[in-house]
Amino acid sequence: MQRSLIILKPEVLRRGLAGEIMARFERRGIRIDEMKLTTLTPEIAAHHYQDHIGKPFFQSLIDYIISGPVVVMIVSGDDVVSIVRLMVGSTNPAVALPGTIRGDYATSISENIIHASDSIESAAREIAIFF
Ligand code: 3AN
Repeated sequence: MQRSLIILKPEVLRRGLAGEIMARFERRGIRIDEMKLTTLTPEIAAHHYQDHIGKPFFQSLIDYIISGPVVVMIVSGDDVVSIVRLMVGSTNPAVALPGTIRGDYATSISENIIHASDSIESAAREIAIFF
C-alpha cells in the first residue's frame, strides 16, 4: 500500500472545484486518509518546493501557492503514486490530455491546479512537511 500527498492549489477553492476533484479520487477507489484546509506560509511553501529553488519561476510559484487556502490530503492505495500522477496529467496543461485533472480544469503551467507527489520518496518527504 502506497501513500501520496495531494495539494489542491488556491484556485481550486476560489473556483469551487474541491468537491468535484476529490470525487474523482474517491470514484477511482483511492482512499483519503488525512485532509486539511490550510494557508501555507512562505517557509513551508519553500520547503515543499525545495527542488525548484533557483529556477526562474520559483518566486511566482511560492507567491501563488500562498495566495489563498489550499486543501492538503494524504491518499493511499495500491500504486497510488503513479495512479494519481496519471489522473493529474502533464505539468503543462497545454499538453495535458482531456480526462486528466489538469487537462479538464487548467490552462496555465504556473497555476496548474493540483500538486501530487512524483515518487514514493517525495511522498514520504512531503507528508512529513504537512502532517
Ligand atoms: P509537477 O507539479 O507536475 O510535479 P514540477 O514539480 O516540475 O511539476 O513543478 C512544480 C510546480 O512548479 C508545477 N506544478 C508548476 O506550478 C510550477 N512550474 C513547473 N514548471 C514551470 C514553468 N516552466 N513555468 C512556471 N511554473 C512552472
